[in-house]
Amino acid sequence: MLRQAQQPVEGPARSLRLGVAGPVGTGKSSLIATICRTLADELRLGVITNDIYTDEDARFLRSAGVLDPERIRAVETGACPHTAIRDDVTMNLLAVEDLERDFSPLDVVLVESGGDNLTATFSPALVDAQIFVLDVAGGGDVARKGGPGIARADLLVVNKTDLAPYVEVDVAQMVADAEHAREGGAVLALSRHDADSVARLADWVRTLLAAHRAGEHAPQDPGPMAPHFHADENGGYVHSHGEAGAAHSHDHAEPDHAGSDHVGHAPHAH
Ligand SMILES: Nc1nc2c(ncn2[C@@H]2O[C@H](COP(=O)(O)OP(=O)(O)OP(=O)(O)O)[C@@H](O)[C@H]2O)c(=O)[nH]1
Ligand SMILES: [Mg+2]
Repeated sequence: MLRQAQQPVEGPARSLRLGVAGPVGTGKSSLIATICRTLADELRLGVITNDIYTDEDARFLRSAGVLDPERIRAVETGACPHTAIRDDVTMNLLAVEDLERDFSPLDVVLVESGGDNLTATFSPALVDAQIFVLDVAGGGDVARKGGPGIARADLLVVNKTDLAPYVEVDVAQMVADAEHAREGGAVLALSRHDADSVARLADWVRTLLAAHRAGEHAPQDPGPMAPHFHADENGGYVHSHGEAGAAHSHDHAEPDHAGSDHVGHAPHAH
């Protein structure tokens, strides 16, 4: 029998919606599994995952046995992950609201972004707060590279600290660099094998939830991804992301690829 908190909670009817973003493979799903494992006895939780093509993350989390599988739902974005969590959040918002309605009341809904690069952040229209996840295996210098998630997510996690000796990363230095990039914003060195760090993560969630319920937490927008541009001369395929105001533009000048060996971006649906 899976654990499920039953006692009623006070405060706003709506759950705390907590986003988890970060580059591919940094441990977003594992972090969500850790939060569920640690807090499922005291909080009523739900999870939404985002994958471009599959429901892989949702299946992983269901098989982890940390939460009633029905409380874990997948959104297949069919587009760049950042599109579905920032530019047009409709699919995710509907999924969150369905989950909240079906399991009302929920305390926290965790939303995992599809793994992307350093630029993806959630819109405050979708989540109340967000965690940005880096890992030591991505290199000790990543925290210095900045970007909206690193600089301004509500919490920056430096994950998989147990691997630091194998990849020759100085965790204390990486955390110090991250704190510098964030001008003192919260940074947590985490490993699922380090119980103290897991306890600190759970405390951060509890504190945030208390602030949310008290109406003392204001969702922050970490800011848009930096404007950037992709061009593939050979394929004649042009793909640009810009943030003029709230607009997110993709200009695809896509010729007929039939017979070509172009293996650039997958088509983006908008
Ligand atoms: N050693 C170690 N490995 C970890 C830790 N957390 C996650 N991992 C491993 O890192 C790999 C990626 O973890 P995921 O949780 O799937 O990462 P993700 O960010 O959700 O990946 P995508 O959704 O594909 O972007 C898996 O092999 C995990 O077992 C940790 O604290 N320590
Ligand atoms: Mg994942």
